[in-house]
Amino acid sequence: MEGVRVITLDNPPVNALSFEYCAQLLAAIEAAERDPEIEAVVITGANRLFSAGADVNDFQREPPPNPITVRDVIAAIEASNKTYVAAIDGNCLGGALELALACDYRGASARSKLGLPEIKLGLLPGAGGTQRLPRLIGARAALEFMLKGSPVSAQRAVELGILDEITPGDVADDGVRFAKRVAENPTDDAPAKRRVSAREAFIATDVPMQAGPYVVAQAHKMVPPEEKGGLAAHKLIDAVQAAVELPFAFGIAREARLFDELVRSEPSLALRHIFFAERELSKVSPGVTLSLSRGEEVRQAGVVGAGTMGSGIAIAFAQAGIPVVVVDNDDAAVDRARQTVMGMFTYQVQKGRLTQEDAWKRAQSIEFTEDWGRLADADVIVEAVFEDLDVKRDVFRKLDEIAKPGALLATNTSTLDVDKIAEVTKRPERVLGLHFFVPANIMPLLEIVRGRATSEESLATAFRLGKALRKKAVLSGNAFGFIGNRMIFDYLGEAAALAEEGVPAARIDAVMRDFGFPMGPFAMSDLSGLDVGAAIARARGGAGARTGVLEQLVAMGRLGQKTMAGYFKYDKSVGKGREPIPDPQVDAMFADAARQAGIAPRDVSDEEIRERLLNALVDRGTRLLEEGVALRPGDIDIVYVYGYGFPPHRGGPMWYASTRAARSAGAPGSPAAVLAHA
Ligand code: 3H9
Repeated sequence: MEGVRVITLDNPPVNALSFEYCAQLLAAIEAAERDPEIEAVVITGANRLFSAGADVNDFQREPPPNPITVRDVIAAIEASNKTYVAAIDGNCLGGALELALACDYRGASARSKLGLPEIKLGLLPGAGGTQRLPRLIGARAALEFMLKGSPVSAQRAVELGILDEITPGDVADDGVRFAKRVAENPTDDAPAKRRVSAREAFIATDVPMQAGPYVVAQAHKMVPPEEKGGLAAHKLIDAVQAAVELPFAFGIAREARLFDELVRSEPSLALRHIFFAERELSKVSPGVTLSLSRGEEVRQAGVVGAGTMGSGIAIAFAQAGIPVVVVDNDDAAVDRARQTVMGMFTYQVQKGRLTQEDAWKRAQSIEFTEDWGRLADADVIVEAVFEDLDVKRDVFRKLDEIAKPGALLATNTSTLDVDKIAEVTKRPERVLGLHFFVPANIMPLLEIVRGRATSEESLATAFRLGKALRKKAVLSGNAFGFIGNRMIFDYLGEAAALAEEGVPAARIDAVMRDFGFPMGPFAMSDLSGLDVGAAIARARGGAGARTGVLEQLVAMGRLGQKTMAGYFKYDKSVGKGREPIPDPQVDAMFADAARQAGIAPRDVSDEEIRERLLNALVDRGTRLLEEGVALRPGDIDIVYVYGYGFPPHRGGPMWYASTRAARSAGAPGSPAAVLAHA
């Protein structure tokens, strides 16, 4: 349309605003600025999204001389007297939303998602987001939005006041019509220029400015301490405080300084490592992308076994919109599973996460039956029965008869040999492990276990399924305990060794909590069940000094949290029965075991406790890499961050080890770009 220039962000795959791309963008904006015929500019995106924001790769490398960043693009828009409209369709994240905030108007299609996820990378929005958002929606709402970092729907963005409207038609066409109208016929309600930067920041419509210091202080209290993963959050709050207290230009300068500090910080380096490691996962061998489109879509699923694991897996399918048939011949188990499913969906309705109608639909998409024939239409069947090779092999013989050709047959074993299960079928190429973690509907990790005969197509289908279930799917070789549990055995073994050297279990746990784990090794064992741990240790043939106390506790009926006693004691009146209470009797049992084994008690520092436990993970992880069980160090880090509570801001065990040398020398972890202008 005459007088309106459309600039389309087009930098596949995600229109990232790299230094190079920002230079092109700036040139396009300058060209529009020079053209006297142009009254308005509409910025929109190609490739089914607006943009994923700044190019995170730019933060990993030394910047070119005088790099052009999204800040320069925004400064050009800010200086312009023409009307700028952001026409958003799809994801609009990070620096891209900051770009949209610098425009005079923002419209989006209903499917769009808007967010400032920088905090998840250990950063803060560094292109004006922390200064413009408090002026647009108030500091309190802005803090909540940026500290969470999760994208919101277009509808929610309108409610918050981030978006002006949801456009019903083609966003770019609507944007152009709208831009022309306001540029040519501005009104008081819809002026041609409407800079967010010119507004006064406020706290919230119903909160006076004097409450600013209180809101800021509360925000600092609500986030973790700086050294426990809260560094970026505290800096972000500082930046918002600047928005409330300082003129815009000073606030922008402060934000840029804080951002540049964070780019170089250890937690951000670690979180960016996790970001990239996550995106490597589906590359089955480094450098080769397994085309997920080669995998088949799972439209119908089956689960064998209605226990805790089976029902969790069924809920995970239902949540992903995949109908699932759960087969179990035990009426009592089915009754319990039905209750679990209903309880879960009712809870989600109570929390406002699901409507009554959606909850009902999801619950209805799980069918419990005794009839194995109902599995005949399933594209994938996950076996989740008792952890016993013979029982599982029987299940697979049966499944091989019933399942349609091409169906994926998956075992949820955590320790058994997938090949020994596959060999009883006539389709070992379609058999693999899908190792979910309890509770399967919540835990984000999924280990995909490749058997000797598993085909690439089967793996592709499994990865596609992992994505549909919104899991972090990590490929593992078929080795005892796969990646996560194999490493945890060594970690728990080392914890027992430390206890035998005279360190109380409670102190060992406290050191690891202090490092950032949500719980220490002994509380973790109590949670998963000492009987389970002992059975696995036996299956591994690892009986001996270090499992002695474990076996004794099991023999005493102290199976962990479920029996209100394990390595620790539990009391219903203390932390709802989940708070570990130290038990001197257990420390005495370790002392006895040590005496018998001739181990003398010694003084052990907190640092030694921490490093020995982490080394146990790292040493095993290194061996798993050498053996090809794990493909990349980053895969192991993902397993630990998403499956075992390893603090994400420390990047996972392998990242932690690889940066340890640099850390102790006081050197930065890796070259980080310092953005051009503060
Ligand atoms: C920022 O904006 C800072 C500013 O405040 C201040 C600046 C001064 N950069 O996830 P996918 C790649 S910080 C570089 O598989 P999906 C990704 O690596 C940024 N690359 O797709 C992958 O590459 P490959 C704040 C990126 O459809 C490919 O794109 N923004 C970026 O499942 C496909 O990605 C964010 O944190 C990026 N920003 O999900 C958003 N984003 O094919 C991060 C993606 O070589 N991104 N790539 O493996 C996302 O959340 C998701 O990627 C998105 C698409 C939802 C966009």
